[in-house]
Amino acid sequence: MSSQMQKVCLTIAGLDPSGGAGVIADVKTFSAFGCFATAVITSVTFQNTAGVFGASHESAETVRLQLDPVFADLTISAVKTGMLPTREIIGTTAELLKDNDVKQLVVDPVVRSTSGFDLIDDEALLSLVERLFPLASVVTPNIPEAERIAKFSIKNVDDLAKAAAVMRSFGAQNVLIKGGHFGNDEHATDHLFIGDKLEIFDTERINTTALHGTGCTLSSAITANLALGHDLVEAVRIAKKFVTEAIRTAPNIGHGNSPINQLLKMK
Ligand code: PXL
Repeated sequence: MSSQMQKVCLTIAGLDPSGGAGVIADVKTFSAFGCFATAVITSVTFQNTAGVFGASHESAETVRLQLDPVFADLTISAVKTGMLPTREIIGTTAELLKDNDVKQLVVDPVVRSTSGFDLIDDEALLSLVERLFPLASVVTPNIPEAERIAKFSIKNVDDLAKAAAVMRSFGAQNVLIKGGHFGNDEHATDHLFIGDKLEIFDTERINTTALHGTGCTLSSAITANLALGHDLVEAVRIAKKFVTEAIRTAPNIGHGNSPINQLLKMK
């Protein structure tokens, strides 16, 4: 047995049975970084690489019944939240994260699937922002999510800073706005508003539709690296490199947008 205890990470998110997004992507990503993966399901979605066809949400009670034994037994180093579809689930999740004194929390404010299916309604999104942003080490919206939260359209870096300020006003300590949806053909540039500083992470853009699960993978890679003891800037740097490699080596399966490859050796 190894003398060093493995770090335990927890994802609280939806199930994508086709394996590309949600908790399956998160579990693979935690494992790739050598962390022990635990997963609590908030919603069973009906989907494949071509689209999302529906979802059956858990109740707040079944989310609590999944979370309680995990928290009671394991020392969790870091947590991420993904799809939290209802106000009730968000309330219970916030309460249990506080009760269990979770210090490293990555909140991915999942709003809509790439194929355009709404994973959360406006009322639940407001409660996610109010209840979970104040607990988060970092929140990781993409541009459409940042626009929906800030309620204006983002066209340039000034707009990004304004949107980050809105998210800060809801209590988010640090804000990573992912640039995958920005109109630059050659670069994928993410902006991390950390303290009063801005860190920019720039990689070449890979021209592909094999992007299913990139948001889930990035936020769970950040979570794993926070659990491993990296500071936030380093965790984001490593996570972004991981996602780029996972896109580059995507398995190209299915008839729609292929999932990416989280089975990289990054340890
Ligand atoms: O990428 C957003 C997302 C998160 N979680 C689940 C999903 C999706 C997109 O399809 O299905 C479960």
